[in-house]
Amino acid sequence: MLEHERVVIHTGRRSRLPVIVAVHSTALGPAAGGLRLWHYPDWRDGLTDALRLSAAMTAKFAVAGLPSGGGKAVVALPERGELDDARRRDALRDAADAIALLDGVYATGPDVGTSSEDMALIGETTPHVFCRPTALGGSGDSSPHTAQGALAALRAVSRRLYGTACLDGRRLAVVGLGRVGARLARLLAAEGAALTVTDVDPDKRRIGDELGAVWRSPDETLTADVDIVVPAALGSVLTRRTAADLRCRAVVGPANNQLATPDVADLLHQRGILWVPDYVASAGGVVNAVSTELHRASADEARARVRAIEETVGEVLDTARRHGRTPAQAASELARRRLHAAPDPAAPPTASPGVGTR
Ligand code: PPY
Repeated sequence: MLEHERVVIHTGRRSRLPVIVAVHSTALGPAAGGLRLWHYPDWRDGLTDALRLSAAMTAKFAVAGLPSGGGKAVVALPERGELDDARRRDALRDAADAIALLDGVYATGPDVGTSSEDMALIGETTPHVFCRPTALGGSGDSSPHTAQGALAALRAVSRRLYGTACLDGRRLAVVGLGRVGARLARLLAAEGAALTVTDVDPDKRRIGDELGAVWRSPDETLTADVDIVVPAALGSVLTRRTAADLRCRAVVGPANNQLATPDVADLLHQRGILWVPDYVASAGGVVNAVSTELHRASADEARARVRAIEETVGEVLDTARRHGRTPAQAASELARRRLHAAPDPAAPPTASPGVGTR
């Protein structure tokens, strides 16, 4: 069954690349979610990615308590070859056209392969775009806020496991040193954590060296003997196989789509490994963007809302423990409750008391 409200697939007029926009749900409000410009073996894999990621955005907003819906856009690049600048701009303009046609049902933002500057380009076509550079009136790069949100989630996990939110001396393994992963690793190093780090790009070793971190291969980092593993790279690192090999007490990080299949959450639970759902731990970026750009929150208010991810994770973990559930079940039940509590936009408006009764 298609769970999504609307899925648009275009062949880009300029780039001839497949442009996919998936609107999973607008039950809580207009949909938002990033634009991914990424390589796929087949464009249908890009479609699958957009479907999964947009559903995760619905849950992300619901659990974060924000009145937005879930969406995601993907421009599916071929497996091999890089776009030159002109073709890349064409691809972004093609994505902007598809977003503009949705007329506010969906607003985009940065994601894997796109930046705040790219949002400026999209903003030339449609106003339905978050995270344009601050000089243009947007909220800018979302990655520092995503990193702060993941740090908040890590504190909640540390409090649960060790009775303190302090990460000083804690052994953490960060898998992926991209925009968010590198920021988060810096924050963790500043907190005094003992870091093991990795990236598929060997040049990132420099960042590890700078932070005094131990560098290992991606596989070794994921299965390192540490307190907490922090997924901060592309999705699906948690498979049945890797779940069996993990040696940490918890997995929590800012990567989207960490589970290869949903049952891996149960396997982790059976092994006594605490897994915080990715859509809870990765919400810092959208929380900041949506709070400041849609709800006119000040920078301080937005920061406080990102920090509140610590309480949200704490509540999810408490509820899970109280009801004998996994954190994945507790978070998805919370999301479902919030979605069901939303008024049905298709229902006729109910007369407010006192109106028309005189
Ligand atoms: C995500 O959190 O996964 C995103 O899609 C990033 C994002 C950031 C800001 C606005 C919309 C989406």
